[in-house]
Parts: sequence; structure tokens; C-alpha cells
Amino acid sequence: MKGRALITGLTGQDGSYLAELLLGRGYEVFGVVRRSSSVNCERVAHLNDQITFIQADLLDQTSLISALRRARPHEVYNLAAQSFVPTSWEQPVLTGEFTALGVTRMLEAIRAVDRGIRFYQASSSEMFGKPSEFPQRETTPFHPRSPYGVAKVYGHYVTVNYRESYDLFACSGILFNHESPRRGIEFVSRKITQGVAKIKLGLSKELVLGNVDAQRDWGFAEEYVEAMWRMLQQDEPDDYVVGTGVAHSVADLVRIAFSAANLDWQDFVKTDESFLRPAEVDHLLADSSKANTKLGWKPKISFSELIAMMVDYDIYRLGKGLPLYSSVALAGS
Ligand code: NAP
Ligand code: G4F
Repeated sequence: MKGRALITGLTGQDGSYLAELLLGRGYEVFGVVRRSSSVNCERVAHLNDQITFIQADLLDQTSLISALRRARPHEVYNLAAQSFVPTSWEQPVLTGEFTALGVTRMLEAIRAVDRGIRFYQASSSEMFGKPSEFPQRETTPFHPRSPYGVAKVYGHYVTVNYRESYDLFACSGILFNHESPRRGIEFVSRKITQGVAKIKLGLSKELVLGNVDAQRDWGFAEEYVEAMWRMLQQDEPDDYVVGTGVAHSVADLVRIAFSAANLDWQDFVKTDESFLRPAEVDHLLADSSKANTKLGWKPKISFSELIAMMVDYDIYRLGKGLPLYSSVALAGS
């Protein structure tokens, strides 16, 4: 029988890669999109005729129940969230509504429609925030540093709680930062690679950043959606940390990105206090031993390869005058 999967956050970076993976494995794919006055499906435009789009919103319980009744999925991947950390200080209540309570709404919808549905929750390494141990694993205590991180901790625990309370097959994937040519332009990796491309093409003269000492464990998004899928194919539901086990600073990212375009970063990069955060996450590093052993998941692409891929994509796209998530360019990204 053909598997059916419903993805919330289909229009985001991870949603687009996950849709490709599931279609490639023979699934019928349904994607939740929220209504907007302009079309916002560029990242999945190349999959338009293979996906069924369902209008729903994490803020609207009834719409989630209707989406499940219509799609009758075997698997639900809850990727939708207000996912940009700085915005969570500007809109903390809305972030809590989407990113925290939205998870409960989806779990309640599953309880109401079909308790057999397997559920994936997109949890985050931001939950570790100011970690008490290095590297971070599933048992590392949480110390979130933003309203976003706090909301994700709620989403994680309600997922665990519904597994324990109602015996749902509910998994929480604690994913460390993952990037790609489909990354939103507000996140630091893409801000840098697009900034480098603009400078290379003479469209810009400088790149202004915040805290370049912050360190993250950055991997390639396409590889991370494979881990999500593998979690839902196990005999038992569980929680997994997913990352590369290697950390780099924002300054490292800058150096590698400029060098990939044969430019010297020192000629172009400035810092500005306006990009500093009220509370920073200084350093994150994943211990993915459990995912390695139980899921057989391991990252393949190195940090330098990832950043070079993103720089190349942005130079190619901007050079051709293609839109940010051009379906032509994305088909090969
Ligand atoms: P993203 O590119 O920002 O995509 C977020 C998605 O959520 C978009 O499709 C967005 O739809 C949708 N969304 C937001 N609010 C919604 C609502 N109220 N109802 C329905 N849909 C809504 O994020 P991503 O990088 O793909 O990340 C996917 C998930 O993983 C997020 O939950 C994120 O917090 C989490 N995560 C990401 C990383 C990472 O490094 N990328 C690491 C750990 C965890 P619109 O297109 O309409 O805005
Ligand atoms: O790229 P970022 O905005 O990602 P951040 O805050 O780590 O969050 C991302 O990863 C999380 C997983 O850990 C996800 F859950 C979350 O949804 C999101 O995908 O910032 C990375 C670092 C920060 O320390 C920030 O202070 O880069 C630093 N940074 C320095 N200058 C900057 C800038 N970040 C941004 N966005 N813009 C800057 O100019």
C-alpha cells in the first residue's frame, strides 16, 4: 500500500527536501500551506503537480482536524514554526502560539482523527541554549535562551507527554543547525553566502553581521530530513539528537564563504551591535551517537563543501537574475 504523509511547514527549507524524499520513496504527499495574499510556494514549485496542498494553520485547530481527515496520513511531520530566533523577541506571544501550542493542536487533532498516525516533531538544539555539557545529547538538560527556544522546549515535552499519556507514536528530532541553498535569507549562513555573491557580482560593497564568535554545529538540510524519516520507521518512538559533531564559528563561515568566491573577507565585513541578541547561544555541538547507532544516520557533506555549494548557488542565481528559490536553479540544488 502507498504510504501517505502530511507535512506542515511544506513551504519552508526542510519541508521542500522532505517532500522530495517522501515522493522518491513512493509516498503520496500532502502539504499544509497557510493562506496568504501572494503565492509562497517557490521552494516546492518544481513539485507542484506531485503534492496535494491543503490550506490549514497551526493556529486553527479545526483546520488541522480537517487536514488530517482529508489526507488520512500514516505519518505527520510537524515542521511548521516561527523559526527565526530574533523574531521571537519581537513577537514572543505569536511564537508561543505557533511553535509551542501549535504542537499540542496537532497532537490533539491526531488523537481526534487517528491515534495510529506516526508523528515527528521538529525540535531544536536551541533548547540546549546555554549547555551544561559538551557535546549535547538527548539527556543534556535544556536551558533555552530565547522565546523561540522556550517554545521548542514546550513542543518537545508535549510530544514526549502524548507518547507517554496516550501511547502515540510520537518522536522528537532535536536537530542542530542545517543549511542549504534553500535556507531563508535572514539566517546567518544564507545572509553570508548571498552577501558574498552580491559582492562578487558588484551588487553590494559590504556585509554587516552581529556576533561572529558564536559557534554552531552546521550540517546540510537534505541529509537531515533523511533522519526525520528514519525516526518514524523504527519499531518504537523515541527522541534523537541530529548534528555533525563538528562546530565552527560565524567567523569561520565568513572566511570559507569569501574564500570560495576568491575574495578577502577583511575587505568587506563589518559588525554592528544592532544584530546582537538580548541573550546569545554561544556554542552548540551535537553528540549524534544514538542517531548513528539506532537510525544508521551519518552526515556526509563537510562544512566547507556545504558553504561552497551555497556560495556557488547564490552566484549562479544572482548572475542569471533568477528569483531566490528559482525552480530552475533549485531542481539541481
Ligand atoms: P522555515 O524555512 O522557516 O519554514 C517554516 C515553515 O513553517 C514555513 O513553511 C512556514 O510557512 C510554516 N509556518 C509558520 N507558521 C505557520 C502556521 N501558523 N501555520 C502553518 N504553517 C506555518 O524553517 P526550516 O528551516 O525549514 O525548519 C523546519 C522546522 O525545523 C521548524 O520548526 C524549525 O523551527 C525547526 N528547526 C530548524 C532547524 C534548522 O537549522 N533549519 C534546526 C532545528 C529545528 P510560510 O511559508 O507560510 O511562512
Ligand atoms: O543563523 P542563525 O540566525 O540561527 P540560530 O539562531 O542558531 O537558529 C537556527 O538554528 C536553530 C537550531 O539550533 C533552529 F532551531 C532555528 O529555527 C534556526 O534555524 O544564527 C546563528 C548564529 C547566532 O549566534 C547569531 O547571533 O549567528 C549569529 N549571527 C551573527 N551575525 C547572526 C548574524 N545571525 C543572523 N541571523 N544574522 C546576523 O547578521
